[in-house]
Amino acid sequence: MPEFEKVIVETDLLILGGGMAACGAAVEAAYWAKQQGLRVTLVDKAAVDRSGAVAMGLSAINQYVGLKDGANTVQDYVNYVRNDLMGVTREDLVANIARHVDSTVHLFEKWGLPIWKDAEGKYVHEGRWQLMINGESYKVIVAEAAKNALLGSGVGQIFERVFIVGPLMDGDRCAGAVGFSVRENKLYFFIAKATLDAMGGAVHVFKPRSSGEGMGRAWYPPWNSGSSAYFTMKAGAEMTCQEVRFIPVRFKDAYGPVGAWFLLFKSRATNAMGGNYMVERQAELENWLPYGKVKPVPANLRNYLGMLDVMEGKGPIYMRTEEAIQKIAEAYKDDPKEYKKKMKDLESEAWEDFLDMTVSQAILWAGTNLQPEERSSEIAAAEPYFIGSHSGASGAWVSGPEDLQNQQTKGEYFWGYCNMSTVKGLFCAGDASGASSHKFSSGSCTEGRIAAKEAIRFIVANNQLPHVDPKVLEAHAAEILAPLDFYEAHKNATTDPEVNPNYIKPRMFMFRLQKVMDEYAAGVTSQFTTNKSQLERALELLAYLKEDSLRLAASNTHELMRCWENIHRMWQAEAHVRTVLFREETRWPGYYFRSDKPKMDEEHWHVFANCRYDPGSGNWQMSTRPIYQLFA
Ligand code: SFD
Ligand code: AMP
Repeated sequence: MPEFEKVIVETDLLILGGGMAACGAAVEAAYWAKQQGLRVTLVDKAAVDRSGAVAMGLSAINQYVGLKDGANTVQDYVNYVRNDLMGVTREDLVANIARHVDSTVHLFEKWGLPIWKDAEGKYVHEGRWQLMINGESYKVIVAEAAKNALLGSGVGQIFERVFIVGPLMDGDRCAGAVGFSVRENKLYFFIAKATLDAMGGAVHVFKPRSSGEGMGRAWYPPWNSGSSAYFTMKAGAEMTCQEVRFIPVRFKDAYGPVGAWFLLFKSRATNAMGGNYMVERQAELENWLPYGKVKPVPANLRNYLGMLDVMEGKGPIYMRTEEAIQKIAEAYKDDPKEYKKKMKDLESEAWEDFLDMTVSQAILWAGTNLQPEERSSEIAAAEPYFIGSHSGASGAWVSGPEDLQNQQTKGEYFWGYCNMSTVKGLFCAGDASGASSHKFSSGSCTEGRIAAKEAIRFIVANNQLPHVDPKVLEAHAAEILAPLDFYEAHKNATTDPEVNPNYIKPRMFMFRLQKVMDEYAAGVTSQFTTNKSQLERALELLAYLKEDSLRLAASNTHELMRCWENIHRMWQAEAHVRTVLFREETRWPGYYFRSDKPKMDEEHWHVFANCRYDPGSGNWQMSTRPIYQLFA
């Protein structure tokens, strides 16, 4: 095996990831670090310009509260999120983001992001909280601001194409992170006074619907592989809402988002017989009160009503794009010239929605001769994702802001620094932090800003570099590179490098993980349904998989990254299965259904289900935490 250079980087604040939360963190940290004479280091596995969920761009900013125009209040947003998550949310965290998010959106506009405006110069809303954008270059624009802030001020440095494997610890304090370059033979040890985990969510833990020629295609980015959750779990941080996966309904096979169709174009979705499940299955909502009666109907319940149709054989479900477009254009039908122009504009908007955000969906439309103004498109529930920033909630259990606590919540929800996990010096934002859903791109960037400012405050109060024993660094180096060694030692046992009696390649390992999750932990194949016996079997199979993770083999550094990505996914899977097993009820039908506990149990389970991996003993602890309502 080639020699790996060991690079030690000492810094004050270490930002892990280069996505929306990390870029927000970089901008804010640069400002405060300069005042304090501190250094900031950002590390991304990819290139910040096009990394993470916003790589392809987006067509909307999904969180804008509009506080200045008096359109909504922070309380309105908290109510919306609480209802959408069937009552399970940290209101202090949601409110903290909601009260600051508008300023982030105004920064985006200042940095050059085109936000749609109407004739009066007002933002064009997709829905109550969502703004339409020309967002193909959204990520490039935000990345430029982050780079200017860090590099322009002289306080920062950026490492791209460095994959972070896990945490470095100094006793109970996070001391930084270890990783490796995916392009050069270099191992990195980042030693930092505070670390901000913003490495996104997890995709491909479950078997995707896309297979064969479409393999790899998913709604959320396949390169977000659970690194955030792995990092906090391995540091010993308490995790929350690990059962709250997100299953989005998406245009079938290319995963185009549905928000613009439902909200901007006001489209209906109907089954093969033309029936509208949102109308025909209203009565089912009575079984999920009080959340069954809120407006809008929670995302999981919308999913569930559609799934009931599919399970009864009434599929496919169609997004009625042609009907929606015709309905809008109808107002212009008395003037043929205006009508033609309107139809052209609507057609452009329909295509732009996907060209801005999910190019493959536009390609699929083109490839199948589909004109949205003429013909409906199939939609379907996607496989589950782990994402704290959309309508899921999984992530680390973090401290809230001090000023939003009351006597009841202070001890439970606040421990010194906002967005710090239960591990000293380890902060989280975006998909990495849990129980504060519906932050999306703008809220994640805002949370990154909040967390970075607090991390700098932590550094000022704890201004000494943690100590890490050189022997610990050596042990990390050996562990990280083990798959390369293992491959070298055994590669000659077979002629086909994919098949070997001694090792397993990361691709096969991923398939095995996905099969377990799909079949036993309520994936697509099992109609999102599971029970105690299936979950226990999943844990048994995951334990074998964990044993075999020591036999992962990599033929180069790129494959080494694939090995570690799948180890990260495996840990996310285990936390999920344990927590679905722990919560003895069905609270989010449409996300998952526990057939042995088919009802919601407000009396016993109106609580957060938390878990913690103890790095000392290797045991998992499950616990509940109270849900306090801060806003009426
Ligand atoms: O409509 C490592 N999202 C949408 N948000 C909106 O505001 N509007 C929309 O229109 C949205 N839509 C949408 C969205 C996402 C996607 C994929 C599509 C459509 C197709 C959601 C937001 O994008 C999302 O909420 C935020 O981006 C979350 O921010 P953050 O920072 O938590 O995650 P990230 O941006 O993916 O960044 C992660 C970073 O971590 C890096 N990384 N770096 C080093 N080492 C490792 N081991 C790492 N693992 C990951 C990544 O490279 C990246 O830089 S709609 O469909 O909802
Ligand atoms: P999506 O494209 O599904 O990610 O949705 C984008 C935004 O629109 C998110 O804020 C969703 O919560 C919201 N949304 C999507 N569909 C609906 C719907 N049918 N009713 C209300 N809100 C929706």
